Amino acid sequence: MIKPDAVADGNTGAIIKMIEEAGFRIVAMKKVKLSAETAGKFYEVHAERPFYGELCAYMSSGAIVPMILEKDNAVEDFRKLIGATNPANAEEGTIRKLYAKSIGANAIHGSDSDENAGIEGSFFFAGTEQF
Ligand code: DAT
Ligand code: MG
Repeated sequence: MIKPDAVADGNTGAIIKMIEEAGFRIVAMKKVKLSAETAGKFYEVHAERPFYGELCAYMSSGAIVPMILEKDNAVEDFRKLIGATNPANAEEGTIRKLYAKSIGANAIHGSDSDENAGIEGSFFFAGTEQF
């Protein structure tokens, strides 16, 4: 999911290019703006963390671009491509190093397990046909 800061800055195309050049196939993609309530549901696992309110406000502050991506070893390889949560710690050449502004406004989300990738894909694309 490309986050509001990156979409607002006009970095959607550059980030999609990096994703495709890294060997991911885009299975599903759209551009939407979440309500704070829907953003809160997406990040429910973080509900007890001190930054949850800030996270929900930020994730509903502008348009996002969620995608379902396909690749061998996709979760691990995508986490490598996006880099560390805090861009100050992200490796050179990663999406967050290039485009993230801060630990909160960090340009992109990646699922942390195959199970969560399935849950998060359904969150945005339930009822649609994948091709
Ligand atoms: P990641 O997005 O790398 O999987 P995470 O799952 O730990 O990181 O946290 C989810 C998002 O919450 C993260 O992308 C940005 C925000 N976040 C995490 N830690 C934060 C912090 N200390 N302060 C503000 N926002 C934070
Ligand atoms: Mg996470």
